[in-house]
Amino acid sequence: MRTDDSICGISSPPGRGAIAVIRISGGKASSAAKKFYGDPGPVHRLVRTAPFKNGGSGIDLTNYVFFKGPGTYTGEDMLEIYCHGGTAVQDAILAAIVSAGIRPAFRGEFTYRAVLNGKMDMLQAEAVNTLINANTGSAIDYLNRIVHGGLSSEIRKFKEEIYEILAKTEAGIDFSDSLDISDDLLTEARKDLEAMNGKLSSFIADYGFAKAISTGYKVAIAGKPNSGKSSLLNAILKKERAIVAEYGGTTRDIIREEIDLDSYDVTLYDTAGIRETDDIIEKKGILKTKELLAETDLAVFVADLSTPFSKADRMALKEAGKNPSVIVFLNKSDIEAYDYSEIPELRSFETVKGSALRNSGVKALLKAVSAKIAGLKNGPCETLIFTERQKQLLSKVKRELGRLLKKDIRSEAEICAELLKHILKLLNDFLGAGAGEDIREYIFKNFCIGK
Ligand SMILES: Nc1nc2c(ncn2[C@@H]2O[C@H](COP(=O)(O)OP(=O)(O)OP(=O)(O)O)[C@@H](O)[C@H]2O)c(=O)[nH]1
Ligand SMILES: [Mg+2]
Repeated sequence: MRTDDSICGISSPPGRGAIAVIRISGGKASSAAKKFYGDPGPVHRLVRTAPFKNGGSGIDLTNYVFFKGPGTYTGEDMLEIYCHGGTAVQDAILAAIVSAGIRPAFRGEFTYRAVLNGKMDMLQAEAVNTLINANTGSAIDYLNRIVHGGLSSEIRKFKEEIYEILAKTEAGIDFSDSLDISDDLLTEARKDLEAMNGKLSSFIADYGFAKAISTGYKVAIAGKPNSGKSSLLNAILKKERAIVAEYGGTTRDIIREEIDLDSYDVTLYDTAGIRETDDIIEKKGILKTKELLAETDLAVFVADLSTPFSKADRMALKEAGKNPSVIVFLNKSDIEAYDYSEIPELRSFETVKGSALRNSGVKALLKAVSAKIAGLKNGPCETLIFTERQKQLLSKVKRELGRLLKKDIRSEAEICAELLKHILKLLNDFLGAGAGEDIREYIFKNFCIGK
C-alpha cells in the first residue's frame, strides 16, 4: 500500500444525516483547499465557511478546517470538510476530491498512517476501533486509558524488565568464569517475573469482561421444544416478540433482540427447540441453533417442569454446555409435575425456578445473568485488553514466562536467554512494533472507512 500519496474518505456514518464529515490527509490537503475554496493559504485549525466549488459550480455551503501536520491525527496535513449530510452532497464532494487526484482511503487508513507516523501504536489504534464500536458506556473509561497509551506503557515496562534480566543473563553466559549473577539480582529478577505473570493472568482473566462491555454479551435461550423459550423471551422483553404455541417446533429461525441489562449491552437469542426430527425446516433451525450456541457467551437452558427430563433435554443441554456459562431456568413452575432437584445433569448449574407465562422468576433470572457478566471481572485491574489478538499474544507470553520461571537462570542461562528473547518478540508483536503487512491488515480490516 502506498503511504506517500493523499487520501480521502467520508468519516461520518453512511446514510443521511444533518452533517457529514469528509477528510483528506496528505500533501494535497492544502492544495485541495485552494482548488475547492479558492483559499490560497489555509490557516491551521481555523474554521471557515465557504461554498465547496468544483470548477464554476458550488456543490454545497460548507465549513472546513485545515490542520497543519505533524500536529494532526495522521501526522500529515489534513483538511476536514463539514457538508450537508445528504448522500448526493457527500458523494458529489467526494467525487470532486477524487478527480483532483486524491485517492479514496482504505478501511482504517487514516489511523494506519497515524501509526506509521508515530502518532500512536497498534494497541492505541485497536482501542480507537473498539471505542468506535463500543455499545455501552462501561467500556469508555478503559478504552480511553488505552487510547492515551496506558496499556502501551505497561507493556513497555514489561519489556524493559525483560531486557534488563536478559542483559544480566547474557552477561552471565559471556563471562561465566569471572562474573556471576548475585543472589540479590536473581531474587529481584524472579520477583519481577512473578509480578509480570500475575498481571498477565489478570489481563487474560478479565478479557471476557472487556469483551462483554465493549462488544456486548450474547445470551442464548435454549432447550427442548415447547419448554417455553419463546414465552421467556417475550416475558423478558415485555412484548409478544416471538410466536408461542402449544406445539413443539414452533420457533425455527433464530430471533434476536438487544436489551440493556444493568447498563450491559445484552443480545438475547430465542432458538429452535432441540430434538431429533425428520422435519426438514425444523432440522435447519436446529442446525442454526447449534451453530449459534457455539459462539454465545451464556446459555439459559429452559427446562419444563410439567414434563419429565428427557432425551431431548439432554441433547439440548449438551449444545447449551458449549457456552462458557449456563444458567438453568426451571419453567412452568405453575404446573410443576416432576422433581428436577435431583437430576444429575443439572446439578452443577445455577438454577432459577419460575414461570414465563406467569412472569415469575424472570427478574431473578436476569439478575443471575447480570451477576455472571459482572463476575467476569477478576480483580481491580485498571487496564483491560479488548481483542482476541491481544489475548492470544499475552497467553503465549504467559506460557513462556511459566517455562522461564521453572528454570534456574544461573545454571540454565542459555535456555533462559532464548525464552527471554522470545518473550520480547511477543511483546513487540503485541505493541505492533515492526508488525508485518498481514498483522496490519488483520488489525485494520475491521475499521470503518474514513477512520
Ligand atoms: N403453564 C405454563 N405454560 C407455559 C409456560 N411457559 C410457556 N408455556 C406454554 O408452553 C407452550 C410452549 O411455549 P413456547 O414459548 O412456544 O415454547 P418454546 O420453547 O419456544 O417452543 P419451540 O419454539 O417449539 O421450541 C405454550 O403453550 C406456552 O403458553 C409457563 O410458565 N407455564
Ligand atoms: Mg419458541
